[in-house]
Amino acid sequence: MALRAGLPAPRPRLRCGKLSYGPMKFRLLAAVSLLGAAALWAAEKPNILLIVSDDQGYRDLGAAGSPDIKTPHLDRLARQGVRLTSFYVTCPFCTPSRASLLTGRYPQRNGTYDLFRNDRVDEGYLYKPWEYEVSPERILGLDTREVLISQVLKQAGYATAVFGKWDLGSLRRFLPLQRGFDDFYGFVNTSIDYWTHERYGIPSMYRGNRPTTEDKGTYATWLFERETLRFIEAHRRQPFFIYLPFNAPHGASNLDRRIRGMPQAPGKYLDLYPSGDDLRSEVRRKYMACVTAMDDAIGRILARLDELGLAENTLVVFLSDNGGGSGSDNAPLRGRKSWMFEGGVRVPAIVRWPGKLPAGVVNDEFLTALEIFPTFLAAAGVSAPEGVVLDGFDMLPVLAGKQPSPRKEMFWLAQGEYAARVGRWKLVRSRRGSGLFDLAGDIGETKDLSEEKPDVLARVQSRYEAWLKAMEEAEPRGPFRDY
Ligand SMILES: [Ca+2]
Repeated sequence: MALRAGLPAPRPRLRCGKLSYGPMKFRLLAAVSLLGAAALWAAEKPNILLIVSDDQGYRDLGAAGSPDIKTPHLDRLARQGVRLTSFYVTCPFCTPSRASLLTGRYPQRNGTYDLFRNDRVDEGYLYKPWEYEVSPERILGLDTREVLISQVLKQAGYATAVFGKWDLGSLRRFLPLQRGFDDFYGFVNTSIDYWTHERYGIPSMYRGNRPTTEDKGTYATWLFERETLRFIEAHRRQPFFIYLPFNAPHGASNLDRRIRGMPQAPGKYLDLYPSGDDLRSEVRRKYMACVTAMDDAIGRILARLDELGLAENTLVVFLSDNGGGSGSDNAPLRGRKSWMFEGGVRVPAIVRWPGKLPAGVVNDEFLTALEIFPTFLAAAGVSAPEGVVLDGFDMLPVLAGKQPSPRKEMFWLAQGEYAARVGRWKLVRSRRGSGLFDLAGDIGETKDLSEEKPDVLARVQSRYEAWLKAMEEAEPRGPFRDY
């Protein structure tokens, strides 16, 4: 099956055997050689910084042609790396997209194919502590049998950390320190108020395994930046993997309807943008200020990598976890967050690895977040975990411009809706619309070709059915499936 093809080949490891000296000399030489090899190997292993924004629109980057948003640091990252224009996540909303990012597997395969959240907050309900303790948001989590990229990199000698939005379960067994991360500061559930760090009235910030309110009142973006800078400083002499999932620019999860659903930003960033004269433009203003605040934080982190001389040996990946939400600009795509059209699943993405990847390149190849896990393995020279079916491949040769993308297909299924991309063709079956679209000439999915192209429709539909069958036959995982 094409999706399973292209697992990364382990890179040749340095060896120091086969020396034709006497025993004494051999031991000495071997020891020296081992030291040299270890140093060389350590120098070869790049640091990895995975930055994820939350609900950022396809065009919400200066580099992507936004007419109004200010993202100078992400634009610089794009000038120094590869910006991807046909990059997809596995789900048009948060939790499953993030579970796929860390497992390298389709949501249907790893079992996390819906949100871990409480619905009554939608009615403005504040959960009582005893209700919250047994509610879905508290008790559901990513299957603990899943192997996370953090576990694999940690085993390979990486210092590992996550600072920001965890969203993969808040019970102790699901928390980052039990999932291959050495360090964690962030909120455990799916979104918060940027200043109180509460999710609909529930305190949500953790340090390690414990809840904390030590930073209540400080803007969340700055906290995740602070922790990242601290970790980089502390681990500058060993390879590190930092997963930095900002909550920006997701709307605030506050029970107060005046705040709820809108991104939040400090005054100095709001001042960069003119006041809106209606609600829509005011949400846009807050959204842009929130993105620029995040961009500034990213800029300071990238500057620290420069100052410490680490930028050259650091692979930086940036993407949004799904399509743009409230206040975003998804042009020219159709739809937005939670939609099966391109606006829900095609996201802004940038990869920078100086010397290894070209600079200032825009790459239109068909790639997805499923490629990230195998790509990190390849970059680190680490073999794939045994017995784990990964759904992507090492995309470094594609990013380097050495080969076209091996990806020919991608499938999405969530909350009763589905979509499939097979080559240039995209099939959508959803409450918000359905049809067959030719992405080669119609990226905005405006013209349904179902009737004109019945053969294509049948082929794409049958590829989807085959994928669905494979997912159903996979070893069941996660909190939702019945097994
Ligand atoms: Ca999201």
